[in-house]
Amino acid sequence: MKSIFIFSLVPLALVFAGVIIGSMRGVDAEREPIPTPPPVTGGTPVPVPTGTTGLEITASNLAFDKTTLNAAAGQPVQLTMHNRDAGIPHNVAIYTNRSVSQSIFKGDLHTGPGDKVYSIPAVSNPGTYFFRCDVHPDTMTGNYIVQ
Ligand SMILES: [Cu+2]
Repeated sequence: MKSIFIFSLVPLALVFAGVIIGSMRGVDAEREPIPTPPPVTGGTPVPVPTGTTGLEITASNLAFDKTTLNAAAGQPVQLTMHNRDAGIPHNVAIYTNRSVSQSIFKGDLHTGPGDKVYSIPAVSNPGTYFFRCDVHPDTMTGNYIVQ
Protein backbone atom coordinates (compact mmCIF):
# COMPACT_ATOMS: atom_id res chain seq x y z
CA MET A 1 0.00 0.00 0.00
CA LYS A 2 2.82 2.40 0.92
CA SER A 3 4.70 1.78 -2.35
CA ILE A 4 1.60 2.53 -4.40
CA PHE A 5 1.30 5.82 -2.57
CA ILE A 6 4.92 6.74 -3.37
CA PHE A 7 4.52 5.77 -7.02
CA SER A 8 1.49 7.96 -7.31
CA LEU A 9 3.61 10.86 -6.03
CA VAL A 10 6.21 10.48 -8.78
CA PRO A 11 4.07 11.93 -11.59
CA LEU A 12 3.03 14.72 -9.24
CA ALA A 13 6.70 15.51 -8.53
CA LEU A 14 7.42 15.58 -12.27
CA VAL A 15 4.55 18.02 -12.83
CA PHE A 16 5.91 20.21 -10.02
CA ALA A 17 9.39 20.16 -11.55
CA GLY A 18 7.91 21.12 -14.89
CA VAL A 19 6.03 24.05 -13.36
CA ILE A 20 9.15 25.28 -11.56
CA ILE A 21 11.34 25.04 -14.67
CA GLY A 22 8.61 26.68 -16.70
CA SER A 23 8.33 29.58 -14.27
CA MET A 24 12.12 30.02 -14.30
CA ARG A 25 12.01 30.30 -18.08
CA GLY A 26 9.23 32.84 -17.61
CA VAL A 27 11.50 34.94 -15.40
CA ASP A 28 14.21 34.80 -18.08
CA ALA A 29 11.72 35.89 -20.72
CA GLU A 30 10.77 38.92 -18.62
CA ARG A 31 14.37 40.11 -18.67
CA GLU A 32 14.30 40.42 -22.45
CA PRO A 33 13.53 43.95 -23.69
CA ILE A 34 9.85 44.56 -24.20
CA PRO A 35 9.20 45.95 -27.69
CA THR A 36 7.74 49.46 -27.69
CA PRO A 37 4.18 49.45 -29.03
CA PRO A 38 3.71 51.46 -32.24
CA PRO A 39 2.23 54.95 -31.83
CA VAL A 40 -1.53 55.07 -31.79
CA THR A 41 -2.98 56.63 -34.93
CA GLY A 42 -6.64 57.36 -35.01
CA GLY A 43 -7.18 55.33 -31.87
CA THR A 44 -9.72 55.77 -29.13
CA PRO A 45 -10.17 59.49 -28.47
CA VAL A 46 -9.16 60.72 -25.03
CA PRO A 47 -12.31 61.65 -23.08
CA VAL A 48 -12.75 65.37 -22.48
CA PRO A 49 -13.20 66.20 -18.78
CA THR A 50 -16.39 68.04 -17.82
CA GLY A 51 -15.98 71.80 -17.75
CA THR A 52 -13.36 71.56 -20.49
CA THR A 53 -13.72 72.44 -24.15
CA GLY A 54 -12.61 69.64 -26.45
CA LEU A 55 -10.94 70.77 -29.68
CA GLU A 56 -9.12 68.96 -32.46
CA ILE A 57 -6.64 70.01 -35.10
CA THR A 58 -4.87 68.00 -37.77
CA ALA A 59 -1.35 68.66 -39.02
CA SER A 60 -0.85 67.21 -42.46
CA ASN A 61 1.59 68.06 -45.27
CA LEU A 62 3.08 70.82 -43.13
CA ALA A 63 -0.27 72.56 -42.70
CA PHE A 64 -3.03 72.73 -40.10
CA ASP A 65 -6.51 71.78 -41.29
CA LYS A 66 -7.99 74.87 -39.58
CA THR A 67 -6.98 78.48 -39.10
CA THR A 68 -9.38 79.15 -36.23
CA LEU A 69 -9.75 77.54 -32.83
CA ASN A 70 -12.65 78.66 -30.65
CA ALA A 71 -12.42 78.54 -26.89
CA ALA A 72 -14.80 79.64 -24.14
CA ALA A 73 -13.55 82.34 -21.79
CA GLY A 74 -12.56 80.98 -18.41
CA GLN A 75 -12.67 77.37 -19.53
CA PRO A 76 -9.67 75.09 -20.05
CA VAL A 77 -9.26 73.42 -23.43
CA GLN A 78 -8.22 69.89 -24.25
CA LEU A 79 -6.75 70.10 -27.74
CA THR A 80 -5.96 66.90 -29.60
CA MET A 81 -3.44 67.36 -32.39
CA HIS A 82 -3.45 64.66 -35.04
CA ASN A 83 0.00 64.72 -36.60
CA ARG A 84 -0.23 62.94 -39.94
CA ASP A 85 3.30 63.87 -41.02
CA ALA A 86 5.56 60.86 -40.52
CA GLY A 87 8.91 61.81 -39.03
CA ILE A 88 8.03 65.50 -38.76
CA PRO A 89 7.59 67.25 -35.41
CA HIS A 90 4.76 69.74 -34.87
CA ASN A 91 3.27 71.46 -31.85
CA VAL A 92 0.61 73.99 -30.97
CA ALA A 93 1.66 77.12 -29.14
CA ILE A 94 -0.61 80.02 -28.25
CA TYR A 95 0.54 83.61 -27.92
CA THR A 96 -1.16 86.85 -27.02
CA ASN A 97 -0.58 88.09 -30.59
CA ARG A 98 1.47 87.59 -33.75
CA SER A 99 4.53 89.22 -32.22
CA VAL A 100 4.83 85.97 -30.18
CA SER A 101 6.54 87.93 -27.42
CA GLN A 102 4.21 86.53 -24.76
CA SER A 103 3.10 82.93 -24.76
CA ILE A 104 -0.06 81.60 -23.17
CA PHE A 105 0.70 77.96 -23.82
CA LYS A 106 3.55 76.07 -25.48
CA GLY A 107 2.73 72.49 -26.41
CA ASP A 108 5.48 69.88 -26.50
CA LEU A 109 6.73 68.89 -29.94
CA HIS A 110 5.25 65.68 -31.25
CA THR A 111 6.69 63.72 -34.16
CA GLY A 112 4.13 62.05 -36.39
CA PRO A 113 2.35 59.96 -37.13
CA GLY A 114 0.20 60.00 -34.02
CA ASP A 115 -1.93 62.05 -31.70
CA LYS A 116 -0.90 64.46 -28.97
CA VAL A 117 -3.30 65.75 -26.34
CA TYR A 118 -2.64 69.24 -24.98
CA SER A 119 -4.19 70.68 -21.83
CA ILE A 120 -4.45 74.41 -22.43
CA PRO A 121 -5.19 76.53 -19.37
CA ALA A 122 -8.28 78.72 -19.33
CA VAL A 123 -7.97 82.21 -20.80
CA SER A 124 -10.26 84.58 -18.92
CA ASN A 125 -10.15 87.62 -21.21
CA PRO A 126 -12.15 87.28 -24.43
CA GLY A 127 -10.24 88.23 -27.53
CA THR A 128 -8.42 87.02 -30.61
CA TYR A 129 -5.14 85.36 -29.77
CA PHE A 130 -2.62 83.68 -32.05
CA PHE A 131 -1.60 80.07 -32.40
CA ARG A 132 1.10 78.43 -34.46
CA CYS A 133 3.38 75.45 -34.77
CA ASP A 134 6.72 76.63 -33.46
CA VAL A 135 8.57 74.39 -35.92
CA HIS A 136 6.78 75.87 -38.93
CA PRO A 137 5.94 79.40 -37.77
CA ASP A 138 5.47 80.82 -41.26
CA THR A 139 2.97 78.32 -42.62
CA MET A 140 1.16 76.75 -39.66
CA THR A 141 -0.68 79.60 -37.96
CA GLY A 142 -4.16 80.63 -36.96
CA ASN A 143 -6.38 82.60 -34.60
CA TYR A 144 -7.23 81.35 -31.14
CA ILE A 145 -10.52 83.04 -30.43
CA VAL A 146 -11.74 83.27 -26.84
CA GLN A 147 -15.40 84.28 -26.41
CU1 LIG B 1 4.82 72.10 -37.68
